[in-house]
Amino acid sequence: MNASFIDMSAHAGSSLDSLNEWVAQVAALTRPGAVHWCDGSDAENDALTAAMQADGTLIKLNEKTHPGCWLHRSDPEDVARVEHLTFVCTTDRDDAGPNNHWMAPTDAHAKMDALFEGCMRGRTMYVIPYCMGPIDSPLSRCGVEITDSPYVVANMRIMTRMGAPALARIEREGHFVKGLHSTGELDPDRRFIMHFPEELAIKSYGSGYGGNALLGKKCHALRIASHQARTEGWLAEHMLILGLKNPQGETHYIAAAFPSACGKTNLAMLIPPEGYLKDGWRVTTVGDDICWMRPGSDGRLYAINPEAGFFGVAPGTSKKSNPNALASIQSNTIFTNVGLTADNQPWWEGLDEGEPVTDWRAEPYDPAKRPAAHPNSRFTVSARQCPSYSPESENPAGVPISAIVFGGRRPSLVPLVFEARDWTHGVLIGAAMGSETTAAATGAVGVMRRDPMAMKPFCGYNFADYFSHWLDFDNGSNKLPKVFHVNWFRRGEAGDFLWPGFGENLRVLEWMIGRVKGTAGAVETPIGNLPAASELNLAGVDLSAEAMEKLFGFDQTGWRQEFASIGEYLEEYGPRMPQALKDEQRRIAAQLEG
Ligand code: GTP
Ligand code: SPV
Ligand code: MN
Repeated sequence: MNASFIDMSAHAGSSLDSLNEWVAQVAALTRPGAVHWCDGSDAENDALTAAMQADGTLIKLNEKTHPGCWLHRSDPEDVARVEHLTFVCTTDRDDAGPNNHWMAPTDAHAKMDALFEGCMRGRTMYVIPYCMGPIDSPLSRCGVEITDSPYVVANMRIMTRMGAPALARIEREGHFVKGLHSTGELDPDRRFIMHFPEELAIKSYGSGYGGNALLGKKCHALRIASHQARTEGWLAEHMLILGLKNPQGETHYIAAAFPSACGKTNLAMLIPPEGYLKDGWRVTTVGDDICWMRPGSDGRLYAINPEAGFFGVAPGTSKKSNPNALASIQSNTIFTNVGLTADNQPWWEGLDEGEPVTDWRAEPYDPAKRPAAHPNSRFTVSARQCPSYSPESENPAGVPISAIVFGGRRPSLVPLVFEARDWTHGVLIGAAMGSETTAAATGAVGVMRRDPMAMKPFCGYNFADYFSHWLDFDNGSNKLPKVFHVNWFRRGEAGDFLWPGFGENLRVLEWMIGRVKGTAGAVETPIGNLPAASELNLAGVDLSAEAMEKLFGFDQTGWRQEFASIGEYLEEYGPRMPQALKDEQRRIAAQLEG
């Protein structure tokens, strides 16, 4: 590899002094064999991938069917985010809140620095300057990740604006988020993901996987950014952003927060059902995982996607469920922990064609043993390769948001869709969100838990303060979006999903935009406004009587219990929980008694 062993004095005297100093400090601690400053060029990427192919980190996939595609197999004990090893280290424990694991910053630094000591001996240390968001957007923020993983470099190159332009912006601004990462020994007992929001710093050790290692993503763009956003008056959210164009040619932008592996990528790339397509409905993709938004001069919320690529769940991606994702990942894609066909094509459960012969652990495929692809196997691909890619993704001003949607995996009780009465009610709906856990994090799957705004694993500060921050946007001058809740995952008595989902979700989006414009009707209930039977277009959807009842009904007894549980949940945060939210919960609970 043509590594550029940049002399530390190269940037001396510029506003990169603090960066150079930090890099020198880290090198002194971790003792790498070489230091490489990433410029993000094609030549650099070619050299890196060639080196990774040579040492087996990357396996070349079928060049005919999947040009420029690679398979990476992670350590089998390192396949998902590790929430129990993820900490928010604020001076005051209450600032991190009951929603986070906490450690005192001095203790956390000592613990991490002991792990980092000498850990890069014989390895190359990569310095990755990156920008989260369009390079020329005032809403964007820069960071630098130092890592000893070339796989992380290759992923960061796809997921962020990485290299020379980011370094130039850092030089101009003089500040950036410092992320230090080492794969260490990949020992689950020597693995920690530490955040220091007061210092705009991250230290991650012992994992090479996804959100644990690609520090621009969840660590920076959500945990650190949410903390920063609170002090600066904006929001950093676990939300997709889509553009919905109607037959009249108007485009409305929708931001939606669903927990990990609960359908953001799928909704962001939705292809409308046949009849809707004919009428001219289109969905364009601005983002599939993270949304930064702030009020513009007109009081509307304007959103950017801080990422430049998709790190999407592979299993379940098919021509039927998500043709846009499938089309995106035919070339120039890194696959992690998927299976292989006999002719070296990537394969995962739910793919329409092909037969796996090798599983994600490089063993002969045996369905009795394990699935071909790990349930949290992923693809990394540039957003620009998506057929529904929206050029608005590059708009430095962001896109105006018409509706915010919350949703989770709720097998029972929660109907297909309902609308908040107002902003405060919307914040309560977000705060009370629940969902079944998924394979995106280690631990049991299918366990119901509260996951407010899909931010349980990602909020860099006390949820009580976070809800207050959300409430503060209702300041009399902002023109806030309407808020909705959806549930694509309601199950029937037989255990099957009652709603067809995927492309058919457009019908629900259509109703939402109708509500935004004041053209669609609703039925008021204590939990919010449900679509009136005739107001949601179900033409061509075959729903059983059970489905109709459960998707559009309102179970007063069940909701009474749910609201008691929501009340208890809010109390867990003690006196910091905003009174307005508790009042809203009580108001609805009282209505449900009636
Ligand atoms: P992260 O990248 O982990 O944040 O996940 P995500 O929220 O982007 O989830 P994604 O869109 O990748 O979907 C995860 C799983 O949910 C996949 O197996 C999908 O097939 C499934 N899924 C997505 N949308 C729907 C839907 O409308 N109905 C049903 N039944 N399943 C869905
Ligand atoms: C999620 O878990 O929400 C993801 C994948 O998007 S990761 O990057 O690992 O956080
Ligand atoms: Mn996510």
